[in-house]
Amino acid sequence: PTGPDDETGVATRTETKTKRPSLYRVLILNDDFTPMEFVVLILEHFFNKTREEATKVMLHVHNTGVGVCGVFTYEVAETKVAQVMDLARRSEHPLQCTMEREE
Ligand code: NFA
Repeated sequence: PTGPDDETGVATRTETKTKRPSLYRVLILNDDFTPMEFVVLILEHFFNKTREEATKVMLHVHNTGVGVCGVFTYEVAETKVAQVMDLARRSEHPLQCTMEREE
């Protein structure tokens, strides 16, 4: 609740609202060069997907251009994007990973 001033004249307020954090989709984008197996390994390793789930998402990205790897709070999503981009770069694959806020 929000209270009026106390005897000192200093306003006091106790916040009781619990705000839910915004959520962010982590996306991977299709390209013509990254091997399908590399994308499946990324989805298994960083997004905890089974081989079956990972294959399904990879093929969706391959066929439509973009797909969702998972939905996370901001810092987790940011970390996942950085991990994927770092491994793709070190492996010399052009795979792109990005994030967008859920509406
Ligand atoms: N299109 C890539 C290929 O044919 C595979 C791929 C899938 C790349 C999903 C990036 C994302 N080798």
